[in-house]
Amino acid sequence: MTQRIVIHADLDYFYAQCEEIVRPELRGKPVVVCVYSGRTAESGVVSTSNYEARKYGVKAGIPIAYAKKMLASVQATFLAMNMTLYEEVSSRIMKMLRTYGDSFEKVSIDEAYLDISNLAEGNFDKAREIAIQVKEEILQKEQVTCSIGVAPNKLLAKMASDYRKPDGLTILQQGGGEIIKFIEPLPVNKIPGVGKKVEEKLNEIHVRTIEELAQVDPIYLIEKFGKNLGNYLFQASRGEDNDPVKDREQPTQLSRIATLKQNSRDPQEILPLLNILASSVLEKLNEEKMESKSVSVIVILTDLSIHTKSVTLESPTKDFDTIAERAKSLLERFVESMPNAVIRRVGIRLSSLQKRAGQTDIVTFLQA
Ligand code: TTP
Ligand code: CA
Repeated sequence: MTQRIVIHADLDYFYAQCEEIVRPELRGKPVVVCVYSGRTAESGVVSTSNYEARKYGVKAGIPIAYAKKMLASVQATFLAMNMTLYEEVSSRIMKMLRTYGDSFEKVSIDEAYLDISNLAEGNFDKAREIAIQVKEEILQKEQVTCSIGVAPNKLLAKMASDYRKPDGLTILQQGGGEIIKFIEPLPVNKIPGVGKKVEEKLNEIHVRTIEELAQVDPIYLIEKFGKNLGNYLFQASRGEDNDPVKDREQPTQLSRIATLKQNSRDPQEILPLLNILASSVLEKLNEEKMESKSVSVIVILTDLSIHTKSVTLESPTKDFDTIAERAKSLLERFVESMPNAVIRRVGIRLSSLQKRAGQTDIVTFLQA
């Protein structure tokens, strides 16, 4: 059997890098991409920043006002998100990446796995050449740098791409104890899917590194974390992962639509149905192990005209309350904006879908 070889490619500081492509004069200076909430001129959070801005502590998730303070002494550029641009660049790169793999799995707008076992003939030297070629093609055609991990499975490929950034290439070859040497000293939160909660629980039992995790009795891990997560942690501590690179199209949007029992323009009458639709579309979202960055409410009036109102969320979500709350306010806004409209059918659509970041399938399943 051919040695399995998997690539994980992760585009560097992706949204900010896309901005540098269209404004080359920004290169070398701090660039911050922001999700403005619109409440005040500065309210909102940082979506991402380039590595120049990261030197000052600016990173995804911090308030824009903090980022401005951190960068007060330098010439920095703050930009609003331009998803259309990022999606265009991403889709061209994904198309290119797809051609390299025996199978290809897009994980998010800027991450993908490729199974190159056949192409590399199970040989890690060939795999290195392929990885270099991938990096060069993306750089030449799109002026985008990426970090690549090459390893015998998805888990290790992902950990390897994360190891050296930006513009990194890390190869973890099977045999010679190289893999164990690589993973042992890493903190447990470097295992994809190990978030704050699991990390804290492990710290409680004095497990901080993967080496320490490998010493815990798997029966104990299963007792503490349940069968799926316990097994996953046990295998991950040994660098083992059998999850295949899944070659299939991910849905780009999910929607549900239904007819009201009675035509209405009263949100109180319409909301129960909208909530049912929201929970049904979320069930599908969970099945796909994805999350959504945009919520739309679709209404069809008694004159059969179709209207849509949408909102982009600050961060991708899989949370029912967040989605139901946004849908409710979209519906209310619609009713206010059309004083004579009477609604016959109502629907909900989740779009800008992405795979839940940094989580292997088993863990997304557990956290669904
Ligand atoms: P990441 O791959 O997590 O980050 P990145 O590409 O900006 O930086 P790195 O070089 O470390 O890979 O996320 C990809 C894009 O997703 C990122 O460019 C912007 C977006 N994003 C958000 O909008 N909010 C967030 O909290 C995160 C983590 C990412
Ligand atoms: Ca990235």
